[in-house]
Amino acid sequence: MRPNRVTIRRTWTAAGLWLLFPVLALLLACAGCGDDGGEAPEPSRPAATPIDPATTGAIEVTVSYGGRPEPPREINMRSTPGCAAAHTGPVYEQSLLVRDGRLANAVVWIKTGLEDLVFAPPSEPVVVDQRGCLYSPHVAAAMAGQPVEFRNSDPEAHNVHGKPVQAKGWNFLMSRQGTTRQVFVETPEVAIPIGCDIHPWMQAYVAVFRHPFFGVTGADGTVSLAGVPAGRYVVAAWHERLGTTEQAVTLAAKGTASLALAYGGP
Ligand SMILES: [Cu+2]
Repeated sequence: MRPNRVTIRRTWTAAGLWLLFPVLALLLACAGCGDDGGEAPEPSRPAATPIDPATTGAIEVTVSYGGRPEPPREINMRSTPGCAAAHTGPVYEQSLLVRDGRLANAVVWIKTGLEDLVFAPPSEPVVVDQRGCLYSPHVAAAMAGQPVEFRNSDPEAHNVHGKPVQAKGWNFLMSRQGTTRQVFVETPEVAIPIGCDIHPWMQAYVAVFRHPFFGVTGADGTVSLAGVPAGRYVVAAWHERLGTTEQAVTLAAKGTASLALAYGGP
């Protein structure tokens, strides 16, 4: 079993403690959340099961939405002029992005079929930027033990409040533009809500997996899972408002399997 924990590594030390005071109350309101944990060592990496590339194939997944389309909801940033000033036009939230029936921001992953294999997480971080008082991307995915790097590209202060169910939560302040901070989630979870208590419209999700076969759909609603060993799998999709859907698929060595996952519709 993996340890049920989250570690955080500071990669840029913010100066100017006086900047903390306007948001201190918000941080204190987070009873039971993890603190910054100090300088945590990067978790040790397990030895991966060797996979012969000659036996792998790809699973091409398309995620569609057949329900009623709804107009995008505009985000009101007028309460924070510094955030509003970062945008020249209206800003829309991303909780249900559909184009030509294809669903964006859906996490796709192999749910079952890989239990006998061990995978080592990459050391390259998955980056979640805070820019214009929005998270970019809105939905991210990482392997357990892979660094998830939060950046603050704004002159505004943000706090990064992660609320996993399977692991301990975290809540830290990023008060200065240009700061980065890494979080290591050791326990898989689909998907961990991330929020900023200073700007309540800021919402993101980070899905965490014990293997590398996952992706997040873009505007075209597709994810390609490459380098997958031949086998029988259940492939699942998760969406923040539509929940989870799944389907079985069989992948032959060097083969390509296509899978259509659908939400809603008549
Ligand atoms: Cu914020």
